[in-house]
Amino acid sequence: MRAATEALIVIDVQNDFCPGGALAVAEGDKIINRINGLMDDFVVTVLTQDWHPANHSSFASNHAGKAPFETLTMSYGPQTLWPDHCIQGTAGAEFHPDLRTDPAQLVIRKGFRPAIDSYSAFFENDRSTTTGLDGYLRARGVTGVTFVGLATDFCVAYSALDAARLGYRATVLLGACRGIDLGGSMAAMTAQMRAAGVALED
Ligand code: VGL
Ligand code: ZN
Repeated sequence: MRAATEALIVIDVQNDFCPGGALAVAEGDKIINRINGLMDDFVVTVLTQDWHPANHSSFASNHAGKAPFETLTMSYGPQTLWPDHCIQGTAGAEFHPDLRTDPAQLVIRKGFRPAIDSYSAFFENDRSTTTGLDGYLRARGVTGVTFVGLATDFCVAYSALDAARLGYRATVLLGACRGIDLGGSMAAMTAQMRAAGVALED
């Protein structure tokens, strides 16, 4: 069992990010057994859940003439456009049925504001609108955070970078993550995490 100051943050292990889902990550379901086991090692366990309204601005379908995986400039900067995914209340937004959810003390839902996407578990994509997770972790005395889940190069990486910026010791267990790899994003985000002092382990 890890110290009570260590938190496991399980990012977006939802049906839409697993094979058969709307924004499937290759082998997204292969990490679930390991994540389930890790939950027994941590006192503090948090799950995140991508949780979009149907009119969400990150969906290509909400922009005439735009296709998934194209980029659009939003008020807060460039935003990749995605297929409709993780729509609130749908089966695709549910956690994968094999993921243990009982050990988690907190579920952070993110991406619920139509006008702004939220990759990170800490901040939306403007990098300033908070999800409340930092306050929760600080209130529980957490100083170290370990990330697992989907997708390595988007929600996991943004979360880990924010954690490092906020002063947490941040670790990503790459073997318990899978990535989308869009336009070299795996290499780019891995390099950014390493440069920010995020520990990248298997
Ligand atoms: C994610 C793209 C869009 C993720 C969420 O969980 O990495 N990626 N929404
Ligand atoms: Zn999303």
